[in-house]
Amino acid sequence: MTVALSTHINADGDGCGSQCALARLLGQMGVRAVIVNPTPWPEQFRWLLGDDVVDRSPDGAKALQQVDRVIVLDISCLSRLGQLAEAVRALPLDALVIDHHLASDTPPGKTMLSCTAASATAELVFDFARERGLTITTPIATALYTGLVTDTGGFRFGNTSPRCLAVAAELLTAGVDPEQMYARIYGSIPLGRLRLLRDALGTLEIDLTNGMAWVTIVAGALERHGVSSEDLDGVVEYPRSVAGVRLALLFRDLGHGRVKMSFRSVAGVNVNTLARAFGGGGHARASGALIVGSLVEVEARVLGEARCLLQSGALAD
Ligand SMILES: [Mn+2]
Repeated sequence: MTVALSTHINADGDGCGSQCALARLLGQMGVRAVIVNPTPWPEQFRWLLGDDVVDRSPDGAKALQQVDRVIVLDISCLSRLGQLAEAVRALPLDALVIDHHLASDTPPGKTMLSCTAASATAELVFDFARERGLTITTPIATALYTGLVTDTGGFRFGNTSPRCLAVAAELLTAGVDPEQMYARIYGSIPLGRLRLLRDALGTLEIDLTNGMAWVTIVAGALERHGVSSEDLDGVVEYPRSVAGVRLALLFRDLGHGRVKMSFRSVAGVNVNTLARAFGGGGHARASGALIVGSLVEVEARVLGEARCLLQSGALAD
């Protein structure tokens, strides 16, 4: 039996960590698992892979036709599978979904192992290991810890639950070295990433009346600095960190009439509602959307809608 594991476009630490951990756990059960993602494996998490984890993402949808089952991780909406969405939707056997995002109208599969109380999908993969009586080896613990630490912003965000820290404690017992993890995840960034951040902060705008702050990534910025979209991770935390800001936005001009949005908020403001108004979604404090239009148009529309929703109390939670 061969299973394909897939996660969202531009896989993050939780997607990659959950995949590597689950691939190794399935191996203990005699199930061969291969990774098939819609976008290339991020360089930042290259070290998570090993000889025992096969990445068949370059084969795209074709690789999905050669497996018995597909498991989709860290996704609640089919469209997050990008170029693999159609292949997954057309599978003869429904995909199994393991996820912690808020439900969407178009899930990637009907069989959902979904828990929005989980800090990360990695926490649910940990539960799977425990329920099956599987061994949390050091490589598995390292992969799961990567998911927990990145999805909680280093155990600082609101999803840092007692349960999340209890799982993290077990992972340390299983051999995770937190200092080495910090060095790998946050202490090994390419210089281009810092230059990109410098440019982004140069665009900072603030509307303190409404408690909003936003930054813009202009078209071609990633290419100019020789970095990829994973290097945008955390940029939107800077506008969110300003005193008095309740809603932070990141506009990324993709350069062909589309703008990718990231929304972040503080306690009391639900940005999932805002993202859904533009066809996106995510979590209450972190969500996103892909919007058609020029940067100027999208900025005007989104900022207008955000002000309107904030003032009417529609984003309260
Ligand atoms: Mn996640």
